[in-house]
Amino acid sequence: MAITNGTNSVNGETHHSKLPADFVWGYATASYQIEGAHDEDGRLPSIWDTFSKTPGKVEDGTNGDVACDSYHRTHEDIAILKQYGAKLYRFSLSWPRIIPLGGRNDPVNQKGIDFYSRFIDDLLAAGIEPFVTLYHWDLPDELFKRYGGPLNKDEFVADYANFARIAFENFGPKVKHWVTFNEPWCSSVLGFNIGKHAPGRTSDRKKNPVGDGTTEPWIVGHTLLVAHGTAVDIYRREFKAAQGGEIGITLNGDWAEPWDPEDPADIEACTRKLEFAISWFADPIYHGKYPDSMVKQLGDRLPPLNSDEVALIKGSNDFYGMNHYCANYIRHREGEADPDDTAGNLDHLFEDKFGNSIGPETNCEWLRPHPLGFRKLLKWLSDRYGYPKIYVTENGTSIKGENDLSLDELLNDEFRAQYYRDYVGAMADASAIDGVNVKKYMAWSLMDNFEWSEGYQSRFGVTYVDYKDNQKRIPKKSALVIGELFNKYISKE
Ligand code: GBH
Repeated sequence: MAITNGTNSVNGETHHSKLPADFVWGYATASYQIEGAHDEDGRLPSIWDTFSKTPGKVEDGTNGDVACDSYHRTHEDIAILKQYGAKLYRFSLSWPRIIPLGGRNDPVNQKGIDFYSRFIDDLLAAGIEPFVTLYHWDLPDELFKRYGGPLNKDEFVADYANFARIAFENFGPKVKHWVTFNEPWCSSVLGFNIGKHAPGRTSDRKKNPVGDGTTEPWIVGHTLLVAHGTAVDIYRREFKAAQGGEIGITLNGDWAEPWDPEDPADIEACTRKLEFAISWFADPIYHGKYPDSMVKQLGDRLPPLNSDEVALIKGSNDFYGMNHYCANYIRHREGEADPDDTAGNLDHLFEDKFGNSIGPETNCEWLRPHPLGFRKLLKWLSDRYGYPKIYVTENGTSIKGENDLSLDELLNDEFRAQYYRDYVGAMADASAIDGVNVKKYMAWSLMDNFEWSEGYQSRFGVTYVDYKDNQKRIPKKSALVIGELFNKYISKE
């Protein structure tokens, strides 16, 4: 049986892999990337406000002060979701809008609560289910200043638990899908080792006078795992019975192919790369312990999980939230790992030993599409974690040079449309052929938005946002294509 991207041939006839009839799809965004209104109605700065306003941290010198102005345009955003046929919208809550100073003894901002309550009501009225991320990187700045944010486990966990409880109390009657953390790997490694994301701590003294990339990312990862487990425990004990929703964490993870397919050390390095990127969090959640490869490389720099923590964390996912974009060739490194290494003592490459490219270039240095890797990773996760229910919480691409195109060219985003054809097809194969239990899919992103340290240079939206003309939104071709794809793949019976 020949298999490529959602089409398979059985007895000479072509079939499309089907997604189950109850499959639901939609779009994803995050608060700091779209909301703007950074100082309105009581909101105070997050670590991203501070970081993006520090010269040199964001490539084009921009920030999220206005972004897509979604704080003032919820009706427009809901209208495009509806127009596209989406039934699901993943967005995140801005913690510093809800508790401006962030802490458990700090005041709650009723205007922040009201904003999200209205938005959730309006989504539901439009027939769109809210899928809410509690934390997509915009930590109240005050909590970082007060005690180092996630560097201080006890304080952070207590403050996050308070924030989560306020969210469940206020929005839980209407929200049935919760994500505790978006990509804790990024918060830990990009925020506390590479220094590319807020708060920008690193061992690299050219980037920051403070930070220790050999220890801090592992401390932060530990804190986020415990905070996740604590929020899930609160939800299950205090809210789940009455509210009937589900909760899990979203992990990023891109696929790995060996640089030299004949070299066992490269094949092993691929597994190690997935363990350092994904299993760091997923193994404690599904198996109650860190991967052996990490314990071996990091020793006591990886803070152990005590038995109370294991009890909180193990079994804490109602679903596996999967963010997935691309793949790399992986080449093992010889010798001892550098103390600042977070990848598993290996290199990420775009070409293999024979000069084959993993995929075409995009506008992001790190992103080269490789759709078959999506199917393979869905299978890898399923095998390792016992075929959990998987929700794809992000998937998408930028396009090389998109920002410099004319409006007409920009709206005709065939590269992105093809990305979705290939990736959604690969997911349908994983579901229909490999038995992967994937049930929801949210494309990144509903609209172009603030792309963190790349600023507004890279666009990920299926909707064009004109930052020079009043944040006007215009659908791109890919928005139409995604709707057609799911129409084709989702089984009608
Ligand atoms: C997602 O992360 C984010 O959740 C979302 O907010 C964002 O807009 C979207 O991607 C598009 O970027 O070369 O060392 O800097 C995706 C996972 C993992 C992708 C880290 C970028 C960069 C590694 N990210 N990766 S590095």
